Amino acid sequence: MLETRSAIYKMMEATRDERKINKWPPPFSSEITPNNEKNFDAIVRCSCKTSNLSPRIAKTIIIGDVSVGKSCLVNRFCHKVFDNNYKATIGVDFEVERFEILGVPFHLQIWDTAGQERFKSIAASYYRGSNAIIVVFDLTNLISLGNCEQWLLEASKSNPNQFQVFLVATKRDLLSDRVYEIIEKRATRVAQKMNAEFWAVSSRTGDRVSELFARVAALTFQTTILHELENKSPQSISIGLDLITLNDRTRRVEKKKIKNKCFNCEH
Ligand SMILES: Nc1nc2c(ncn2[C@@H]2O[C@H](COP(=O)(O)OP(=O)(O)OP(=O)(O)O)[C@@H](O)[C@H]2O)c(=O)[nH]1
Ligand SMILES: [Mg+2]
Repeated sequence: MLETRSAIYKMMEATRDERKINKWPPPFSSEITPNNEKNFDAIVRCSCKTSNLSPRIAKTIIIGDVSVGKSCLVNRFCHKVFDNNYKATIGVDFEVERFEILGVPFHLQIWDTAGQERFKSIAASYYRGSNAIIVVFDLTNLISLGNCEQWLLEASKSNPNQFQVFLVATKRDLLSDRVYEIIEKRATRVAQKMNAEFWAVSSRTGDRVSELFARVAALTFQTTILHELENKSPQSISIGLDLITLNDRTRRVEKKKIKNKCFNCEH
């Protein structure tokens, strides 16, 4: 009994640590991502350190063909469980995961949509306002890879604003390394066309699942903060004691100046 309890506490602690992000999480492969930064943006680091920021929220939707493993992915990450039996999602399911990124509370809404055609219009009504779109395919079903661009196209229509795109291959546990490498090459081409970051995961073993969501959280958090800073005032924003000019034309130059200042306040 005591052993079971301590195992549960250990698991809870591990989950808490997993949700604290202080270092920029790396991509699955540096060759299959449009985001090759090595750290949080200097302006974001500075802003999180010097201002007392209130909790931030971002929304991600998970889309893709029937039975590719969308719900299993969410259940593995949010509840650390895996179910071998298929239960179709009806419409949408919803989870909120709490993170702490650079000391700022961050809530990631995860909308798990149904792949079945008859629920498509219900699911599509939840696409709007997404900060990240996770398009899922099944490594054992190449038709599902072929449909990914169409899924993204439909979700993009509801999202005129900026969003991050992830192409996620599930059921990695079912493939040998040799077969996987062949499919990864095909998936790479699709990811590049979609301007997406590629990940291969297994919800059954848990392989790369928390790393994927840490990456989704970090990228959406950063974009949310940058977007807010840009919209605060078209001419200037204040970070700590520095008032800086920030508009589309001057942003790069001004950010450089801040970067130099911010090195002094790095962790
Ligand atoms: N071996 C293996 N099976 C998986 C994995 N992920 C999902 N499955 C199985 O694939 C089937 C479908 O999984 P779901 O997560 O329900 O699929 P879904 O994409 O949510 O399906 P819809 O809700 O109908 O759109 C289930 O039988 C799962 O057990 C995985 O990583 N490995
Ligand atoms: Mg489902």
